[in-house]
Amino acid sequence: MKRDYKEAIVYQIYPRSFKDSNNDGIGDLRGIIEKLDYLEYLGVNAVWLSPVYKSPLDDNGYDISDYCDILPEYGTLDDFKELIAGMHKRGIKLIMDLVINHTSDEHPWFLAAKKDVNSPYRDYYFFRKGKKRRPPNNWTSFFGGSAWEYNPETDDYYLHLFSRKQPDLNWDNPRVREEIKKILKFWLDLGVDGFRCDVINIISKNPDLPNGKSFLPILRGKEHYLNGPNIHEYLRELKNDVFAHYDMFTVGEAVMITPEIALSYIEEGRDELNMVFQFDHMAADNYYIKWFLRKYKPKRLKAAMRKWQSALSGRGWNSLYLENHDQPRSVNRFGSLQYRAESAKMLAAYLLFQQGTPFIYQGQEIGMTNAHFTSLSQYRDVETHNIYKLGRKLGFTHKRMMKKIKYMSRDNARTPMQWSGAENAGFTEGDPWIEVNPNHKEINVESSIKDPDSILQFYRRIIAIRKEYPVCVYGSYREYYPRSDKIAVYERRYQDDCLLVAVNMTGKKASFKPPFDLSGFRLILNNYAKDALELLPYQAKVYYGKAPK
Ligand code: TEU
Ligand code: CA
Repeated sequence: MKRDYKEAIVYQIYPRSFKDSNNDGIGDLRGIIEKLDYLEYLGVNAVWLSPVYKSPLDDNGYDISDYCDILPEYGTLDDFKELIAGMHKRGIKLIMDLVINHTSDEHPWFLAAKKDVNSPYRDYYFFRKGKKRRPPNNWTSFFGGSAWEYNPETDDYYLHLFSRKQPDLNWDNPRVREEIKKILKFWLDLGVDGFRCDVINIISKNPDLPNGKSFLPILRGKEHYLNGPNIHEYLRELKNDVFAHYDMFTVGEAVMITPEIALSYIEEGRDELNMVFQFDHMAADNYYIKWFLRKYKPKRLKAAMRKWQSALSGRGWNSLYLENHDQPRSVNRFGSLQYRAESAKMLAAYLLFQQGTPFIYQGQEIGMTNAHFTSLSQYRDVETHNIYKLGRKLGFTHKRMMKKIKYMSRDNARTPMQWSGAENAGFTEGDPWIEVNPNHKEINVESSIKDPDSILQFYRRIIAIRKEYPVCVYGSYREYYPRSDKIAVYERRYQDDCLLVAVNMTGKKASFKPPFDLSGFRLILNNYAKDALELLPYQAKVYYGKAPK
């Protein structure tokens, strides 16, 4: 069934690192306004904007202290209105990041709740008495350590599944749900076209808050909040009372979810959410807990993609991503620095011709790489610092933890966008809040625009093809050679159109035997000048033609 969000091509902006317009070293809304022509040139038709609300920035804005105002460092509501008008003028929709599992501990609701047991905001959160000076249960935080923080003012504890400055909201309280609906309407009435819903599948907790079973201190207690008891009721309430009344779409970040459970949210006809971000393919180089690394294998990435393409086919809609503000750069993980351009282009073709809505993270389109930091003091991310402390407490050496952080820290994706080879990559003329990657001299937008063979131009061609050929959006998905650990080959079919995508996911030549006669097909995309039978290192080829019978 045709729907707007299926034709969206979304560009994620992490505002703090995108473009600084007033040289305080911090990206801002006016900086994004300066770059709207670039987004139009790239060809995207939607933007997912990471949080720009008032926040003490403990988790760079994923800790909100005022949901209906803009962080002054980022600008004003007037700047926001100018931004959204500029986007809409260019046919670009704006999706806001919605962080409603928790607020900041500096939100007025929490400030009132923490100091007075009789506050009307007390049960906006989870305050519970401890047991003999121990937390109320054994749950642990996504960022390491206990999920409870002692509150001396009322001699009890509050729940925070993320940092101690991110207290969880109590969604069982109807007043909380009414507050959230007001916030949604505020932004939708400003013209926002949808929401990316942060960790949306953990907002409903088992009200008894029982102990978790796992003996590992990793997300202990998750069985009591993952896809919790009232989650569907609450999402249906948001949809019926708000979402259904606007032309908008939603993508829910759903941690540790399976396709079957995802369909309980996104199946067409249910539409509690339009699609989800799942994490299976993000485990192609780790043991599902990202700090336990393992050697990347293409067949793991293929298996995760295949699982979701086939499970949702005809029933629900995929989101397609390899990067975001929480993940290291894909060219470091799934590509190659030796074949950086070829492998970045290969990953783009492999990902963006699958069925689903593509999400491109800022810098991915020019093949930006991990940060190359060498000292802990260069990192800004609260998760990185917490995990370092936890790892050292558990006996890991400094060297071992730095190796994990260098590869997996979220700051790898948060170094400033590289606009040019100038100082600070043209991001700012001030002191950047986080160091600029020194390789901006070679990797930047300015040189990519001038180079017809750049990764950027390859992304522009893919985006143009997606817009021109409906088979890219509405086509079925069928994979060939699933067991290969070298090549990935799949076809898309729609009416009598057929697209065949064949990529080499390794740095060595790989043989490729077309699964059907390609003589009537046109080669419409190739990241090499050569079109030999075998696939060159990280080669990507896309053929278009009439579907063979
Ligand atoms: O992330 C949720 C989440 O689970 C992340 O912590 C992610 O799993 C982890 O970093 C490994 O990739 C969302 C936001 O995307 C993240 O930036 C926030 O820190 C977090 O929620 C809390 O709001
Ligand atoms: Ca600024």
